[in-house]
Amino acid sequence: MTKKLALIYPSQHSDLYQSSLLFSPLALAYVGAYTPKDWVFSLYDEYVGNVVDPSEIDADLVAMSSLTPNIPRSFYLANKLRERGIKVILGGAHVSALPEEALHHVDSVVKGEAESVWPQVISDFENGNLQKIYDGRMDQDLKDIRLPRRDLIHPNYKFPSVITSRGCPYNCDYCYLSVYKKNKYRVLPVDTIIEDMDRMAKTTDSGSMISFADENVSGYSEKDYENRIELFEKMIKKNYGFVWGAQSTIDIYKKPELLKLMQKAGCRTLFLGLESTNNQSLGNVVNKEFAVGIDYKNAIKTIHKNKISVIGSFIIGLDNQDKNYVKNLASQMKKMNIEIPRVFYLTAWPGTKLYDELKEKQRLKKGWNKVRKDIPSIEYKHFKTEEIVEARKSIYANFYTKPYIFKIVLRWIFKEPKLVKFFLKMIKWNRVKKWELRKLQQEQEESLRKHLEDHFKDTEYAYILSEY
Ligand code: B12
Ligand code: SF4
Repeated sequence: MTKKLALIYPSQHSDLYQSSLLFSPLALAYVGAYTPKDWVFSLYDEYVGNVVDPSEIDADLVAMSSLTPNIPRSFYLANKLRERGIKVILGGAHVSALPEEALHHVDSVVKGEAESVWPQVISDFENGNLQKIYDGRMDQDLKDIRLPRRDLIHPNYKFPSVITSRGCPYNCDYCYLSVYKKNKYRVLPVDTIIEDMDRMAKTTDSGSMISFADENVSGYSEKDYENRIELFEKMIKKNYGFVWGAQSTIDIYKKPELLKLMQKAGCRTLFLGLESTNNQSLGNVVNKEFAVGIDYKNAIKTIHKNKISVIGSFIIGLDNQDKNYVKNLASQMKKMNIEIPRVFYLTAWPGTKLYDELKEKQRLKKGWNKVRKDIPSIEYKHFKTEEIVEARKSIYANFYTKPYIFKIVLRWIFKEPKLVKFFLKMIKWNRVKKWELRKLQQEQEESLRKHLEDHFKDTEYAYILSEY
């Protein structure tokens, strides 16, 4: 008999308002690819789709993918579904760090990557023998990985994603990846990626932006380097109409040949986790040794020379960043010539070294729903909460001055006019809409909180919204 699997991305905060800027997630598309053919799917994505009504879900089994700030919502949905006798399985970054917590609300937890364990999960479910915790390996070779089920990605996402590698061998203290002991950088087979891109290109307008979901597109070893060269050469031959952006470590500037090929293959922007303008301190503060000593301005100059723009991501709220540092951040970023700044509050993801340290010092605020990089969720050494919120707003305001916008437009208008369009869209979003939309988001959160309170009158509600 046909069995029904409902796939859910629960979201505490709807992101529909910014759906034109969102990258599509791939987690459940991979889960779908490893589900036997006699199962049928339904897909619910609260990031960009309707709010899920758990009483209306028609399924034998529910698989949810969740991030830390959406955990209260995930547990709420799971409780409601289980009241109806539906088995619920939860995977993703948060539950990989804290599986035991989730077992209060779901039948099973999948830690790490789905591929190595999902067929076993399904077979155990079919035999009525679901285990509590499945350990999805993070060092699993990807040579036989299946193509993601792209039909299981919500159509409201405007930026399709693709993944060409997984993992990162570094161990930065604040990064959620440090939760996984066996986290290893692995590339997907080039021909598999090309097959996936061929399919994607068919449904993507020429000139559209694609996102690479890799932690680091450039790789680490000589072998990775050769693999990346092979991938980008094949992409160039294919001459796909789309352009793309990817995450990389800053040391990519040491590989100009790779940058050149990436540009030819369609890369137009690199998202770099620069974190601090004083990178000398990164080694001591957050264990980001590989960035220490790199002259960011010079590195970005090499990236620009290869006609690739830079989204620079920075953390504010590190203990060694006083008010003066934050005040000067915008001008420091401008000196580096980055095109788009992303500024995030220092956030303690569960399972990380940073989390353990701050918990010990009682510097964590309560409530998983607040643990996201755009909401302050810890006690900062040099800032009160309202102060750091204001500081972040002024960094964006001080960055996007008219002369600087003009400078960037001038940099790209003749080299890559399409980038200018993308850039102006980002500015508009950052400068105007975001603060308005934050209000909208807060209203949504309020109504959800009320909804949760109505349904969890007892201690359970207190537990999911306030326990650390
Ligand atoms: C695309 C993306 C998004 C998209 C879509 C998110 C979504 N619906 O999943 C958007 C842009 C909306 C987004 C938003 C946010 N994101 Co995001 N995002 C990513 C990104 C870049 C790629 C995700 C992806 O598809 N990866 C590829 C797939 C194959 O890997 P995967 O997602 O890890 O899934 C595998 C396993 O985790 C596991 N798995 C996952 N779910 C499930 C479920 C089941 C049932 C099973 C069996 C297995 C399983 O199996 C999968 C296949 O191997 C990741 C970084 C990354 N490289 O992964 C960050 C990431 C997931 N995001 C993150 C964060 C923090 C956020 C935000 C909270 C940012 C913020 N403001 O602070 C917001 C949340 C907004 C909200 N509404 O609450 C963190 C999560 C950390 C955490 N502890 O929660 C990540 C890891 C980035 C980072 N390093 O900080 N994000
Ligand atoms: S280099 Fe980036 S992905 Fe790797 S551990 Fe550090 S922050 Fe995480």
